[in-house]
Amino acid sequence: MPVMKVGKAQFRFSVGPWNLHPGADPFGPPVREDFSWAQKMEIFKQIGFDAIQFHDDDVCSAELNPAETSKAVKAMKKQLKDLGMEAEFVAPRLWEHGNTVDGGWTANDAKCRKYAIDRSKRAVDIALELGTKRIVLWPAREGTYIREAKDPFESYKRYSEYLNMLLEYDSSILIMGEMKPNEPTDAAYLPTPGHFLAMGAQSKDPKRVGILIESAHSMLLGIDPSDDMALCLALGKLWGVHLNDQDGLKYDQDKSFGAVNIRRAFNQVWVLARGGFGQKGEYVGLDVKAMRTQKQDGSMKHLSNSLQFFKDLCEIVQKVDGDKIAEFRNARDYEELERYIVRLLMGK
Ligand code: 3MF
Ligand code: MG
Repeated sequence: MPVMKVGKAQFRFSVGPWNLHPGADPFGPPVREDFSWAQKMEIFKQIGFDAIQFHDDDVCSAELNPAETSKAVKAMKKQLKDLGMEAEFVAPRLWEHGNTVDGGWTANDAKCRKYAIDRSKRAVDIALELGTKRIVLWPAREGTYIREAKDPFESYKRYSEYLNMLLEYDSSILIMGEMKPNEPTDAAYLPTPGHFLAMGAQSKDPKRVGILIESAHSMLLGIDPSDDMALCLALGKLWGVHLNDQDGLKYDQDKSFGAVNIRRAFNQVWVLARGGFGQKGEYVGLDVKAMRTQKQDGSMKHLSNSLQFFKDLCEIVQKVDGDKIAEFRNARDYEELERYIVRLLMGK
């Protein structure tokens, strides 16, 4: 899809293969057939995505040896090229393997920490071979279920050693922390983008440590995602987003972007537009899940809906009258400002 220019922003769109799924949840098995890899790519292309987000083992099994891995990565690169798409990032998946039960780099067992490091280096190799320098860290199990389970001082030390190890392993990669306060653990060690940036600032190369904001992860913290995005944009640290929506403080719902709270979604689009997001090739990524009740033939509509809502909101953003907003702010008439915004969202 051609780049969408809105304000100073340049929007291109990405999606992860896990966003199409057969509907299993913690309480029940799959409820629809899974799509094959080829079908997924075709669906993404048809909907209009420009890039794919990968976990290392979305590219190929983590059990392959280096030669087999390299061959598989080359095949994936060719597939992407044939589809006219790019790889946005690679994220080491450190939460499904038997060696990552207790976490990756904060696991108590030294053998498991070594596994996490080797697996992360492999993810970097895959990313570089696919043609992207972006590595996403979603620290799924880098936390605890009970505080006493891990030593926090040791865990923070391991966190910072792990970041330095990655930064040193390749001098071109960019590390994007995708922070989430809880789930699957009860409490994550660095629950917010601010925590991660503070640790990144003390790393060997702070310029290469940035952030991916996921809307629902901010909401789980009680933070408005547009404020989180604006802070990172202001600091030059917003290198990716996972847009979605969330209905209150529950499990991470990954609902379609804008489906719960249009005004909250509008503010995210408005901030991204004003902040010039995408000028350095950053992607507007989705991280959304279809409802469990959806039949297979329509189980991609959450993706097309999210993109549609995003584009509809871009149109509204372009109608925002900056002079009016300045007038209301100057008069400190936020009631009138609210009326203006809500009616704008109602198409009035
Ligand atoms: C969990 C997430 C993750 C990450 C993904 C890429 C499985 O809440 O958001 O999705 O987005 O691992 O970093
Ligand atoms: Mg995500």
